[in-house]
Amino acid sequence: MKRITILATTLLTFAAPASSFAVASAESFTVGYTKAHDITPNTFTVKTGEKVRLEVNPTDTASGCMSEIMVPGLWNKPQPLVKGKKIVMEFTPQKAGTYKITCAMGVPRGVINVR
Ligand SMILES: [Cu+2]
Repeated sequence: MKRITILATTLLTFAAPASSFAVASAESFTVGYTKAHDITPNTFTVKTGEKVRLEVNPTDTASGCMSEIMVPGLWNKPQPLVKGKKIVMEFTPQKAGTYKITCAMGVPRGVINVR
């Protein structure tokens, strides 16, 4: 695994309960996945209270440790990366912070900055 960097900063990932914040539009990101490059792009900046739609389009089926993807604190249900199967994660960040995109066990593979 190439970029298993254990970040000393364990910024945290507790999303506040969803409020009934009205949101006009979704910020939408489309991400690719290959075994060679993992997810690309992998760094995003979004706004508190604004709905986010993160779509992942795997062109490979992932295996082993990195075979599922999640965003602890924003999308807590691991989704399997399977060739040809689109994954859509939609959430509205309620709290500013740095949220890692991870595998099911928490190994970082990207970042969502919530401002
Ligand atoms: Cu893992």
